[in-house]
Amino acid sequence: MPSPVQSVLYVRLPVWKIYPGGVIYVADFIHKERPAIRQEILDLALVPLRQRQAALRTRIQDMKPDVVAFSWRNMQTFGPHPENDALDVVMNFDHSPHPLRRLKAAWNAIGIIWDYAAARLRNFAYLRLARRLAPNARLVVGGTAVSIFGRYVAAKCPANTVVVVGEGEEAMLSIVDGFTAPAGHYYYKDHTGAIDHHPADENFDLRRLTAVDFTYIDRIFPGFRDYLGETIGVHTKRGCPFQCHFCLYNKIEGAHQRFRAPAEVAKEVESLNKEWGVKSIWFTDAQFCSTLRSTHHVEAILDEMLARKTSVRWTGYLRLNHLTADIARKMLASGLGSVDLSFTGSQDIVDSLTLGYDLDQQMEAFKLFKEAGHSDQKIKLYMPLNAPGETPATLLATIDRIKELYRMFGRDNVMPFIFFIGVQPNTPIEKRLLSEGYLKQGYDPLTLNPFTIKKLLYNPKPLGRLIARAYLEALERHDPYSEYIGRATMEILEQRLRQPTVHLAWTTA
Ligand code: B12
Ligand code: SF4
Repeated sequence: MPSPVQSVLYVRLPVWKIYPGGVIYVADFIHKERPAIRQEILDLALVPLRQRQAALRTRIQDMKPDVVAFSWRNMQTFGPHPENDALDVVMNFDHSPHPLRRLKAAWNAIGIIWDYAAARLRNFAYLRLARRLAPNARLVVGGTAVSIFGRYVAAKCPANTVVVVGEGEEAMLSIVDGFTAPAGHYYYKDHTGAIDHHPADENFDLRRLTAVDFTYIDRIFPGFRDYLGETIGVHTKRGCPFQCHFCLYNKIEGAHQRFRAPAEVAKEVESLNKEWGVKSIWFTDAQFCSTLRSTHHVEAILDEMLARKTSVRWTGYLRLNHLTADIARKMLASGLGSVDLSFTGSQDIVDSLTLGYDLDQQMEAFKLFKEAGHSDQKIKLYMPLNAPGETPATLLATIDRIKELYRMFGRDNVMPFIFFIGVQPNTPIEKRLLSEGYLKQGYDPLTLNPFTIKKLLYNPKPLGRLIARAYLEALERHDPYSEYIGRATMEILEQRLRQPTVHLAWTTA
């Protein structure tokens, strides 16, 4: 009979500093279910690189935990956008008309790939260090990176490790209960190194996720207060029933939407706001409001927040399918800080990416925000530019819609993000690009080959070059502090697209 677990050390593997919501929900849940277990959270994102090994060593040696549970958020981080240097590098490398800039970009790309590879190698080294220092402890690894690349992590992790795919609450509970009746979706690498795979659907009942007890979290997590001035992630539901071509959130969280109790979500926001001084919240759902049911759920949360008079700015990924004038008003009244959403101005692209909404209806929904009293909230448009099926005509349609939004909200409030589809494993777009021969069968999504990495950022010629050059020109012409680079890029792109030669080149290509 395995001895019951008395102590768990959670180790959040390093990322660019961001609130470690996932591991906090898991630790809070375990505490509520098994209050006698001693838990601690060590967040390596808060420890300087050179001190991380020592910090891990000290915590393991002092605490002697029965379980060391790692949380791994990012592994494949190439999703360059205008707030990220990698976009300049990719654009220059492939499309700069200046050979010297292409060379410089190649050099910078080596640096980025090196950082990317080194981060992964270091994370596996932390796992091995834990195994050496605590040979009898159970190791666990979970988190979104593992949810996508579970098989890969299982192959590389030390023996006697449970690799938890997807949500962690049930799996972790079964682990602290001795792992005699394992739960959840996981890989188990036993002491001989053999790997067992136990698939399972995401089915944790989210009504069991009551408002986080932050007083407890503050006690077990010395870094907690470091995040309070930043944006804190709050979860309201899991799952997404849509099938957008480029997205795997529905695979990470499951296709079936499950909801937390609105009062518990609002209580969590209230506690963060009134007891801990938090001013900024990101609702970390795959989509904050998407289906009709989830829109009702959102409304109930907003009602609860308004009743509690919370004073926060909040955002999250939004779809506007079922927005009503009333909900738009409640969103603004409860502190909506920005509208973040996928955007293309062409119904053909909406349909070819199976985004599952009607563009005219989306534009009507924007008007509801305007009429409900929009003031300075930014409209952030994540545009899957140059997706399969994109033509000069669809791009121009997108530009026209953006201009409509400028007129509606004021140019300065609309931020078109220069964004491309990142091809992710097991998505419909990956299947399509494999069948079309754009990607080679058996390619490695975690490759360090810069040419494959580049291909995973889908921006093929000829439009790819046109967009990239517009972006590079915008960078050259504009001071980023006086003009937003996405707006400048779209303007230059429009000028180029309206030149008759482009249409001619396109139609004769
Ligand atoms: C919201 C979100 C954001 C927001 C975060 C806002 C905020 N302040 O929190 C924003 C927009 C800022 C963002 C940015 C980025 N993100 Co993001 N983001 C998400 C999203 C949608 C939800 C993440 C989340 O917080 N979920 C809620 C929490 C509660 O769940 P969780 O962390 O997954 O934890 C659960 C499980 O993973 C598990 N678990 C977690 N830890 C542990 C530990 C153990 C021991 C166990 C057993 C289980 C376990 O249990 C938890 C509870 O069930 C995911 C996609 C998704 N649907 O998951 C992408 C995702 C995490 N992001 C991703 C990426 C790449 C990024 C960026 C690098 C994008 C970019 N190019 O800039 C940046 C990096 C930010 C950073 N500093 O690290 C990737 C990471 C995986 C990968 N591909 O490498 C994801 C999976 C999306 C994707 N396309 O692949 N992101
Ligand atoms: S893009 Fe949004 S709506 Fe579409 S599948 Fe992903 S999470 Fe769901």
